[in-house]
Amino acid sequence: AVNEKALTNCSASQQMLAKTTREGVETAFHRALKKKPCPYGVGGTCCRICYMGPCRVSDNAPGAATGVCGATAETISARNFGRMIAAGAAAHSDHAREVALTFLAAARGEAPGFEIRDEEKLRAVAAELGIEAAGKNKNRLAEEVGLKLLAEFGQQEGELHFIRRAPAKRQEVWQRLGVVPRGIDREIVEMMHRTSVGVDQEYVHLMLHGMRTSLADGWGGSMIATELQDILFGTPVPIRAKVNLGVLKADQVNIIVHGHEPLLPELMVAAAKDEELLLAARGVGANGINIAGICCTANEILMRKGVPVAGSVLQQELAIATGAVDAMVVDVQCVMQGLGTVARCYHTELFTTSSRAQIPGAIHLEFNHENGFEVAREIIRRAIANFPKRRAVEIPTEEVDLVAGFSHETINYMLGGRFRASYRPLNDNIINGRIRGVAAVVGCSNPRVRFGDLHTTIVRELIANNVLVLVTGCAAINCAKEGLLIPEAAELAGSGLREVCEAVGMPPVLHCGSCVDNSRLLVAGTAIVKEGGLGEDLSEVPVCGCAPEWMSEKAICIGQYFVTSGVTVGFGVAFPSTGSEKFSDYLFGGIKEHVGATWFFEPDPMAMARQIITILDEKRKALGIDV
Ligand code: NFS
Repeated sequence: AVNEKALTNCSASQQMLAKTTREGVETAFHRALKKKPCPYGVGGTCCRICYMGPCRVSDNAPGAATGVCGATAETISARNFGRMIAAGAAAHSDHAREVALTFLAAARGEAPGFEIRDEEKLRAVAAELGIEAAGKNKNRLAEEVGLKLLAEFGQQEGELHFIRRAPAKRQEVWQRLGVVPRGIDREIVEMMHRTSVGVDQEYVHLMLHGMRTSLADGWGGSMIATELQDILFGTPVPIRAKVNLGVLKADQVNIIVHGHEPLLPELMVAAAKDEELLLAARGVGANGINIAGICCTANEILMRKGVPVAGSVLQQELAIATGAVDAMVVDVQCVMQGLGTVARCYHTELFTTSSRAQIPGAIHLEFNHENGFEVAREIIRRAIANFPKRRAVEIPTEEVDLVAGFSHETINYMLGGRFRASYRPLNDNIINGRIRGVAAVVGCSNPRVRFGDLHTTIVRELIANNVLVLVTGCAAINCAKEGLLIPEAAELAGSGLREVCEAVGMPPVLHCGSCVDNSRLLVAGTAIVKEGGLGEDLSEVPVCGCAPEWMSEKAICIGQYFVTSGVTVGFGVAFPSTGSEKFSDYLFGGIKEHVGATWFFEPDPMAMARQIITILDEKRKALGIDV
């Protein structure tokens, strides 16, 4: 028997879990109940890097202290950790590369349906990159910006450009440690090399390169993705929308876009307004074409278009189980292979669309920047044809309001007012204590913990204690489902934070976007430093990050680039270094001497919230603003 209430705090998901259990359909939740995590793998001390093993080592198991090559637990866990960082950086950066290539094609007029939308941001970024803008039209300028940023992937020497956005003091820290990234791909490749058998065997030395690789993501690939997407699709501004499985409509053709790159989904949203397609939908008895998102694709088109969000990562199979999804379109990342099986149990057609990812049983319709509109239209046509084949339909009614769209630019305007955009009011409110500090609650959900509950428990406790919360990724979606992303949620905040939110009309929890948009948080944090009065480095400002329900390698990479940037980060679930005391001591302590911040591990959500508050209070004390 499956106890749905123990698995999640989300009532719509509970309903769909009961439905799938009843119908004999297996989801990630069911599979997780059947499997226990490998006890060596969970602590990071299972080595599969060469074939003298695989070796499972443990600090305290007699005869198992090293692998066949002599590698110790700290070397093995540091190597595995480094590879997680590299994989995470690769994922974000390959997404960024795809965006950069489409951006370039759009600038050259070779990508029908795409155009440069935010010329103001284009000009700002061009100036930052040292590109002369005078006398150039937007497409010509965009071409130069695209080429310059694209070159940073394959760059061999020098420094990534956006590194210079960081506070000067932080850049000095990186220079001293020798961790300034030279080129995005180069750092990822070097991490793979250093962690292959018989290369780098010193855990701190391995981690220094882990830091450099993480910076190549946070201040490199992810930041490039965010900036180019903003220029291409528009920089987000506050926007109202709806979230949870109730956004699926019984009387409309429902199409879910799921994955990460907002390229094809942007075209699908536009194509869904096509008169001819709407007419075809009416022809099969549907009242419209409803596009909804899952995972970070959802966050991208939510932030810019207000497209409804069907759910976060653990709802991908549950969405299909409503029986009302006529097509699901996926590209890359966080897409479960289990979708293929679940889709076969209902009428849903599953489409893979990236040249980099296929799933057995799915229909592969490859998207590239030349054929985007045709692919978008073809998928919608097939979804329409599929609509009459629905069976076993049961759509949960949960459909919750949210406000999203808090880019760095928006926060600037929102708090400062349109005529004096600045972070001054935020800094002042932190200094006078109305706002205790800022916490980022980000990352995935993981069926090993009660889905959604950790995010929302932590966020409720933080805002009650006057901590302004920034959310991204699946954490943002889960908080939205609990009604925490509307201005009215200020009622749940402590009196200081509440006062600030009510004065501005903003929620106490700000949705800053997808996971690549964690780069926005680096920019926002830097803006706080540069505004003045709260220290000279990110490590001095009362800010903290956490990913309580994490599961992806990408989350480890994000956590590491925050730590390397001077922001302490807490993770829940389990932590992949705990098999080695030495390596854990470094990540949870010793690393502070290098970067002024650490990781911490705390599976209990209330304890996590308290730990974050303690960290913020310590920072306040050091700044002499403890009131
Ligand atoms: Ni982030 Fe976004 Fe969600 Fe986790 Fe996956 S969708 S990139 S990795 S699961 S937050």
